Amino acid sequence: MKTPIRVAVTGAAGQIGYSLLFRIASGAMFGPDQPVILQLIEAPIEKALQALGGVAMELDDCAFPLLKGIVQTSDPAVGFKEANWCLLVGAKPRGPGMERADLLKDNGKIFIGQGQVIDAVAAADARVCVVGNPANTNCMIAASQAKRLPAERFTAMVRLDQNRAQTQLAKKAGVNLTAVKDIFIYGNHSPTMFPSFAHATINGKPATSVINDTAWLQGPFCETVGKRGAAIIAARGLSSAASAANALVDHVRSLVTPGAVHSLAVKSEGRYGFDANVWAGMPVRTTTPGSYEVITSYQMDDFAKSKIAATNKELVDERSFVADMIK
Ligand code: NAX
Repeated sequence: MKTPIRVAVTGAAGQIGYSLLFRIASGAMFGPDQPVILQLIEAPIEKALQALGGVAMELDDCAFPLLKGIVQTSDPAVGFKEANWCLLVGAKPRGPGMERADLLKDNGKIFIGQGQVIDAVAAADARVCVVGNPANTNCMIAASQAKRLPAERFTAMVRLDQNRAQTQLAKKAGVNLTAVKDIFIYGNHSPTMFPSFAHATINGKPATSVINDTAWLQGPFCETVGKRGAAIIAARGLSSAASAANALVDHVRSLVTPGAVHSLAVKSEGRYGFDANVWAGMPVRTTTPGSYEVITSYQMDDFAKSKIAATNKELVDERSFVADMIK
């Protein structure tokens, strides 16, 4: 039996948490032979902590053989202690009449604190994945607090957008989902994101030749993927939760699987025309479990360059709103 790994999850009593924790405990994220200890962190709010107690009871009631312990806390120093994986799902939602700048600042404060504590108390091999929105900028803020953990350990999730794009291409082409490969998300997890269809393949052929409808690819396809979150809120009255949790399972599973190619939001370092100091979605290949290299070989056409410029501008603007929070 392998040694259990410690997985810290913030926002554990929230919607995404309720779909996510059971998948982690069942082995879907780290594999069927990897025991886990869940370190569940909630906001210091009585109702949230009470709900967390209920979620922990349900985890117990699943009798998952791989689940070796559950920590429940509102203290990040306890929750992130010796964590190998820190999944930052909790965030403050946008309230009525709230400006985007205020949302960025309010969440920024949470991610400053969490970044500092993770850097101080998490395991030496800790990896951090940010889901709470605005995910890219929150990730940048958390990473900026770290002195011990390198910036490449901090990634934000754009996998839900990748999964959405893959499904839309498969449906349009009338093929099985698994026939669609190499569809990657560039930029921000927001409607400005760019699902780069020009490099995707369907049954090994360029997606652009199989679908052969540039107007659809540049228009409705990009729009459907970019606005899918809003469409789900309109239909369900609540934001995506099960699909977001599933995407985080995929994000981490790909990140621990050498050879996997997938989209992560990472420190750009100036690649693909992104500002060097923003966290932007781009294609990566996992090298060793938890580590990756950015795939830099894709050439961008004028349409792709204009889409990347727009999502980069949004990331740079977000960065300027929180400039005083970045170390
Ligand atoms: P919920 O509001 O259901 O749950 C959030 C939970 O976080 C709450 O239980 C709250 O008490 C907790 N929380 C707030 N501040 C905290 C803190 N400082 N420490 C610990 N816990 C804290 O939201 P949910 O639907 O679960 O969504 C969570 C986040 O994911 C939101 O920011 C949401 O916008 C974001 N999303 C990101 C996606 C992505 O692809 N990157 C997609 C799905 C989702 O919209």
